[in-house]
Amino acid sequence: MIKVSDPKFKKDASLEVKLAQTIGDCPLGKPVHAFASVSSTMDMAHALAAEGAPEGTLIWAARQEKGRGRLGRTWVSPEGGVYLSLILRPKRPTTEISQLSLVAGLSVAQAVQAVTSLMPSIRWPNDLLVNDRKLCGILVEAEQGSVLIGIGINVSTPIAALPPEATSILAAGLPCDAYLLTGEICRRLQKWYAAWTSKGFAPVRVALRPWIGGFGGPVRITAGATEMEGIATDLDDSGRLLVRLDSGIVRSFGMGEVTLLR
Ligand code: BT5
Repeated sequence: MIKVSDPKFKKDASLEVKLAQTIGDCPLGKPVHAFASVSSTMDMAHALAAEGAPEGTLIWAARQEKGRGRLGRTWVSPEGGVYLSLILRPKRPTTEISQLSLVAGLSVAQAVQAVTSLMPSIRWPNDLLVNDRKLCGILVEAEQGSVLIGIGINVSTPIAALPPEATSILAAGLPCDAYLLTGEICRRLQKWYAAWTSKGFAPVRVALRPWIGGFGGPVRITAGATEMEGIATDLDDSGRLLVRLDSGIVRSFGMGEVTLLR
């Protein structure tokens, strides 16, 4: 396992000061470990969680050498993006942990809007899109009683450095301060994580509705070996996506990839 103390990944005190200023008194985001470059903030988060790091610990990097997505996919992580992981120790049943992807998606979407006025849409279960291109991806992983939330956002990343299906806040024509955005994400996530902890998914589901793209429209959903098309109608009360198939039957999905067919 990777070592946080590896001299290859030298912590950057000036980044930590900037982040601590914008995070202020928000408990999520403390302590902060910031790096100019790491392999993956998720690897750092796993190592810190295994060492007993407290809930709220933030690992932040200006660049990742081996950023990753779900199922072993690559997360392209050049300079200009925000790459962070947060360590949580949720007090809800493990069956509900996957809901944290939507809790985080809602928080990041609201933070992006607050800082830039851009309104991304959420593509269930873990992407933020702008103009149908991916602005942000979210990864939820577990580590011995901890849950690690990984968030990657293309802020001022040059479009040429990103995959063709991606976009950045700058490409949408808006400047954005990566540190301010990080502070706002911590505050929003603090709020929604607290709501989820005390009341479950219900308040998150209500707040998510205006942000989810594709409701009422045709989608293709791929879940493992299953691929189906239908109309995405809603989320159920545990965050599963409801899709009405041509036969009229409504199926719910707990995981999968959604393609919007418009
Ligand atoms: C995700 O996976 O979208 C989760 C990405 C999580 C990244 C963060 S960054 C901080 C933390 N540390 C990490 O190492 N990871 C987390 P998935 O749904 O599997 O989507 C991956 C797919 O998104 C790739 O196969 C590409 O198609 C696309 N992609 C890769 N890099 C991208 C980027 N920078 N922007 C937009 N799309 C990208």
